[in-house]
Amino acid sequence: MPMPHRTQMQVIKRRLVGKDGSERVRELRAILGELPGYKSGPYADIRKWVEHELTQTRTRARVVYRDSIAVRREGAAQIAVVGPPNVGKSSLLQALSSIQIKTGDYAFTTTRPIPALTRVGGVLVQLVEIPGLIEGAHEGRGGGRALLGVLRGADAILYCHSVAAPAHELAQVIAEVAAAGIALPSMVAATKSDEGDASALRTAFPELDIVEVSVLDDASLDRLREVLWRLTDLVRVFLRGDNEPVALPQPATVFDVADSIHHDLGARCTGARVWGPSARFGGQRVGRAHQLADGDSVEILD
Ligand SMILES: Nc1nc2c(ncn2[C@@H]2O[C@H](COP(=O)(O)OP(=O)(O)OP(=O)(O)O)[C@@H](O)[C@H]2O)c(=O)[nH]1
Ligand SMILES: [Mg+2]
Repeated sequence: MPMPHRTQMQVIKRRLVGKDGSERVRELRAILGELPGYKSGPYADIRKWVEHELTQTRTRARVVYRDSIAVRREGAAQIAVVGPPNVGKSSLLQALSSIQIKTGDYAFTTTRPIPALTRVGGVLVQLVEIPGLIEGAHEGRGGGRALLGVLRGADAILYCHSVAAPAHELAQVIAEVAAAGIALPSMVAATKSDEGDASALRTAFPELDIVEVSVLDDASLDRLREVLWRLTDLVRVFLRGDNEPVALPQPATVFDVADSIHHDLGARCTGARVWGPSARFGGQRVGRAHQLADGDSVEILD
């Protein structure tokens, strides 16, 4: 007896998290082998989706060797980590995730965008280190145009600047991003806070949210995760009986949740029963256009 198709789709997506290249191809082949062979209905749709992923992954594996700096999106949101050279961007990514990156006490250790998956607010979010943006980047200096292209695709920006470095270096980076016409929700991590305090940064950027952080201080990393979660502006909605939330951009309706699980479910969904902040009482029956709030639990009705 196969499991319900919407559960199946979630299981498949979870199995693919963090897998790329030949590893992803292997996993996709294994999944195809396990799927029931229905020729129509939701299971056929799942099969089609998996086959499409397989083709895409193979194509990607071939183009990776070219000089492309594109970053494949993963997780519920993508936050670009941007700042002057040597302020500790890679160290921060390393401290927040399980990846190993080259860090070094010199400028431009990182030369291409580096993605790292991390969990904030219980949800997987992708951080992408954008290598040092130099003055004139928006005119293409230092490969700036391609880097700004990656930045443009992100959902938010975490600017990084060392508390020990002059504030104007960060002002220059922020100016380059603005000159490129990129306007995203953003905040500042005042890095290396074990070496000083952020008062100079706060004076220089009174309009920005600033959080002090040191990779040597776990409590500061936890605080950073909390503000990063707010920066994503996502809502978490739990399917009744499931521990892993679906994370969606605001405003998220019952339809959006159903559709994110499977388009077929989205199409069939007539409403939901809701528990949590957006419900007037537990188990309230709502229509598919009902707007959900962070922390709601739903039972989709079709
Ligand atoms: N004291 C202290 N040093 C840090 C901290 N974070 C990073 N560093 C040091 O700062 C230096 C630069 O770190 P990286 O993580 O390579 O900085 P980056 O911003 O990625 O640098 P580029 O990729 O070259 O632009 C390294 O020597 C790190 O050990 C911190 O929280 N405290
Ligand atoms: Mg780096």
